[in-house]
Amino acid sequence: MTPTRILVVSILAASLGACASAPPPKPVAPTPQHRVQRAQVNLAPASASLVSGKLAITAIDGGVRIEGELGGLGRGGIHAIHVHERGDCSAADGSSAGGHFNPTAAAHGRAGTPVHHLGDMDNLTANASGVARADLQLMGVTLGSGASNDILGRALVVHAGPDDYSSQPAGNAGARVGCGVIEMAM
Ligand SMILES: [Cu+2]
Ligand SMILES: [Zn+2]
Repeated sequence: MTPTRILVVSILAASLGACASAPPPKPVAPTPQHRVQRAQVNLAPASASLVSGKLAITAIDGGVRIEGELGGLGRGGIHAIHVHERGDCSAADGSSAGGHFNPTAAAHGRAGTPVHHLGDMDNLTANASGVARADLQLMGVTLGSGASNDILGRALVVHAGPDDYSSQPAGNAGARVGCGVIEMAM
């Protein structure tokens, strides 16, 4: 054996010994990852409203971006928008979509503050024609991961009034006037 070879063998032996005496590594829960890059929502009217719209959802680092245009809102109206837990808009009043998406069992609140539902977002403001442009970032959720924070297959709901960001359980935002399922983009 050359001196170099002896050195390598002894380093290997030392590191093997270290491994044997180290405690087994603790299992680390994997961070849920997006498995879908793009989704879409076709908002349909609820509660006899005229609300409609098309929104594009894209996966971003740590959450999703939601962009698009909504029409048929109140002129200059301020409207709550949330992700709700069930992707079911079949009820005329949108109630089939269930409550706010809340896998962490938090209280309702404002996005970006310490306590809020994962589905909570800031209000949209419509212009004088009842059209609102949405460009929102919803953080802490994933698209198609299958994890508890996955919003694919859930519903996006728009309300008649503004979210006050504090009333429980849903910000006192009034009737559900638009509802659409978050689907994979074609
Ligand atoms: Cu809502
Ligand atoms: Zn909420």
